[in-house]
Amino acid sequence: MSRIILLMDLDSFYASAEEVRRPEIRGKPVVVCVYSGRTADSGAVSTSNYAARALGIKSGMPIAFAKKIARNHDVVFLPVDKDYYGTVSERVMNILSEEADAIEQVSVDEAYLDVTKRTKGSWSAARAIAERIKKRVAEQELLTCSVGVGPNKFIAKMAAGIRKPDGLTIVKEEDIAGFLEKIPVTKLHGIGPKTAEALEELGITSTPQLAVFDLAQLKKAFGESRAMYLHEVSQGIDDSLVEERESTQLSRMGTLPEDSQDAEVIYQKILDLSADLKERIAEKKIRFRTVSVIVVDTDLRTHSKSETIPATDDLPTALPTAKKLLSTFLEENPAVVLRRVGIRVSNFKEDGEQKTLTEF
Ligand code: TTP
Ligand code: MG
Repeated sequence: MSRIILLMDLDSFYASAEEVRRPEIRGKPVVVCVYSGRTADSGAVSTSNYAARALGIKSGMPIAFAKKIARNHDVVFLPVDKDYYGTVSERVMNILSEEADAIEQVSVDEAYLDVTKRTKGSWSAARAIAERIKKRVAEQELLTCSVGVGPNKFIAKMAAGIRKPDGLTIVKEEDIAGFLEKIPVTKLHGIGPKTAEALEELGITSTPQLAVFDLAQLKKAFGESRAMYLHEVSQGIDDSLVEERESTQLSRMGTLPEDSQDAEVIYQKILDLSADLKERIAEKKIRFRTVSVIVVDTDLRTHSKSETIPATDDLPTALPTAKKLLSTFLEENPAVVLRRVGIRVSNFKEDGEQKTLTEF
């Protein structure tokens, strides 16, 4: 039976996540920025939503340049908030793990799913899974995503990229050649500008050209393994497996009702966050050995304190340790005022039955 692999990628993730929690900016061009802090506008665009992309504002662009483009438009600029995106991402990945035999998360907004077993190799069953994933992500998180479905990871990835946002593209084994034919080598996953340039020097610009190019000559130019990659993916061949990656920590962060140095107020926030974290620990059947308190001060500096305790799956038993870590931090840093606070568990201990966290 041939495999069926899905790739899900959230659309303009950071910017869309901001639109979800700020209804007042929905529909406007939104740009999420990493401010370097040197001057008011130094730094780069992390991502922009599709309305901002239509104006020409893209990932990696200097903020000052993006602001120039935005001058005559109502564009919203926001700083990155990775903790928030991480929490949203974790919930989306949770949906995906329920829909897959195996899941490999490759970035904050992207994962491969092997659905071969549960679909028994049926492409229509795979389509139904892809549609259900899109529906669940839309209903639960108000986010759209693009999904590619193919007989391997490479084709699934290419298929997901071909129609965005809110795409669903299926490329079956027999459609591979026709699908790749139209894609220039510069757009193939894993081929960067340097490789593209080297290929062009060999006279290769289209994927079919690469597919039939002399392998020995390719090896001379790129070395054994890189040449094999190029040779294989240009024919749509990719035997790599969807490999579960174990998460190594779970955490919850939140903003305090107001900036504070008051241990009671801050600890209350940790308690609130713990309720949610406790549920996740139970769902994932985790035993952890390290508990940490993370704080972000009013200058947006992050600090943390950790302690290792006897392995437990019961977060409440670790809360006195968290409380002590917080008090110690506040005593050691009397001048620091806190804006955000979080609790993290890590150093997971495997028990016999539960090998990885994504294995349910
Ligand atoms: P991507 O999935 O590459 O981009 P995206 O989700 O914003 O847009 P698309 O609809 O094309 O998928 O990356 C996911 C997130 O990673 C993105 O929302 C922000 C972050 N990121 C950066 O911080 N810097 C970058 O250069 C890129 C490409 C992404
Ligand atoms: Mg994305």
